[in-house]
Amino acid sequence: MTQPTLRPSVLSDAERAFFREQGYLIRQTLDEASVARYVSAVEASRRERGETQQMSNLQFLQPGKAIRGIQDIVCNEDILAVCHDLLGERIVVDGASLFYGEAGVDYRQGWHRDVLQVPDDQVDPSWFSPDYHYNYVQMNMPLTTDGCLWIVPGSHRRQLNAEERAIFGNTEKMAPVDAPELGEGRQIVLNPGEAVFYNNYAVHRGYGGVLKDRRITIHMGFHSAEHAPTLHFGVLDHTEYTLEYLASLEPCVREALRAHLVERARHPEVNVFHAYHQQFLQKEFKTT
Ligand SMILES: O=C(O)CCC(=O)C(=O)O
Repeated sequence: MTQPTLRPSVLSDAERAFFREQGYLIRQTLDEASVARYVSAVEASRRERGETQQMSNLQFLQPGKAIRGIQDIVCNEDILAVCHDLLGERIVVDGASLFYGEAGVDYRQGWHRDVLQVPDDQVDPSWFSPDYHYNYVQMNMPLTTDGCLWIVPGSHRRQLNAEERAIFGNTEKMAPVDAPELGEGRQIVLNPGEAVFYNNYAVHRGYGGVLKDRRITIHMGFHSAEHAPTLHFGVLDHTEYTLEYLASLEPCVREALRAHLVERARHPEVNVFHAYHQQFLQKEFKTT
């Protein structure tokens, strides 16, 4: 039986209920100094690599793509405390990407639920109901003002409505990028250091049009080892985490990846979907 925890909650009951019902929650998370430190680390890493791409999605915990100066975000106590309150104990970090886009880049995704990696015939409609135990939380943590995330509040708890069905067609996964607007879609506009935690089974999309300002946003996913995984768990490429790579990391980052490896070993069933997810990321974040 799970031991009761003495850890104080950081979220009120009302905030937890809001997340459960609406599918997202906005929290002030980083102070100005931390935002500035992370922006400098991103800029230094781009300079060192001679990175000239105007838009990228860099999986910053993978060797070869690592951005050492931002990796310790996975140990951020405030972020982990919110995830505990939303999911349960033993939080395990999963997807970790840096979304980067220069002003002038055209960034548009279609509305989707994050089940893209699951073959159509294995998408279970019961995942989109109030009774489903959702065990994943996604977070966007912008370092610049960011209005690219759009969400349909509450849509994780129900089947697609008529307006959504009309644009999704006969799939539960994604609507075409040029589909008409959704009346219930809400744009989430965040200041640097504010984070949005969201249920990625809700209908959502990344959509900035032609970016007026530079976008630098840390994007992560979290799972609780107390519960069975949703099929989204397993975004990190754990096969690349050699002993040598782990030894080169800051201790708290190393511990976070060790915990990830242990959890992946417990749930080999999620590996099947990992490759599909990587393909999606590459397709959706092509430079335009
Ligand atoms: O913030 C964004 O650009 C959207 C991210 C997204 O839709 C996703 O990761 O599923």
